[in-house]
Amino acid sequence: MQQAFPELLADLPLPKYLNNYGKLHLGPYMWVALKDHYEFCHFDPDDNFLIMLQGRKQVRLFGIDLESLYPNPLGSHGKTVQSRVNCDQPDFKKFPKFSNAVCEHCILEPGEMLFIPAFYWHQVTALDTGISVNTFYGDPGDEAFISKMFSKPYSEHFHYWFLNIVEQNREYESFQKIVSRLPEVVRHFFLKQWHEQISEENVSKAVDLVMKHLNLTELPEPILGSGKFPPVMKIRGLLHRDGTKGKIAEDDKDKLNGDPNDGDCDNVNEVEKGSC
Ligand SMILES: O=C(O)CCC(=O)C(=O)O
Repeated sequence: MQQAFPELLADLPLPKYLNNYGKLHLGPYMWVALKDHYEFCHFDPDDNFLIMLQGRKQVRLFGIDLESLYPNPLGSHGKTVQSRVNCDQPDFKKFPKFSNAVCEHCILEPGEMLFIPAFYWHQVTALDTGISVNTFYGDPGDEAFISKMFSKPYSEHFHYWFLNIVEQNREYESFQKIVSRLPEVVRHFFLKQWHEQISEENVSKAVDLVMKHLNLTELPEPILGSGKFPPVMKIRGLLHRDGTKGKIAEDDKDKLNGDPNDGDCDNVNEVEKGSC
């Protein structure tokens, strides 16, 4: 909405009752959905307010439950982690543990707002053609949100989401550099993602998580490139709604053609935009 309807932003402040007014992570976004639009079951890495303006939406909430919801395999593209289960017609032969999932559901009417916590599975179906708005936010200040994500009940889903992004980058030329400069990459990643300066204690936790996942006992010597800044660990965009790849996207070109700056950034603005 910042691009399309900046004149409406003043109507969508984060609510004052949020702890120290909260901190905007992303958005607000406007969703214009046709009746019966089925939004895949997924979780987002931010606290979220979903506000219904016109029409109704059915929302299913499954909470934090990695096992019963069958997330896409690590490395699937997309900013979110999606479930492989079609909640309207679950295939219990393929996904037997889905029968253990606990579903709370509601119908969101115009004028109503729903809080969806970070890393909470949710699936949304438009019951009418309508319009809604959502805002992704977190706790304000350094460390407040990220420390929460390293603790229960968030940590298991948070780890899965983070490793999914690590895996999204694995097949790219810049991955060796990313691994070799992991602490710097982690600091930059969370600054960009949640606008937080991450503590060194949490940098170590994130680095340990990745090293364990990659079966590394120590990090390789830092591979320094031409740029001043560390290589960027990119979130690779969703190509298909089931999280699979299958065709070459824009951001895959650096893999095939060679990254022009080997994944390093010379310019802090490029780092902020994630464009190198
Ligand atoms: O409204 C929708 O269709 C999806 C909303 C959603 O997934 C969200 O707010 O995170």
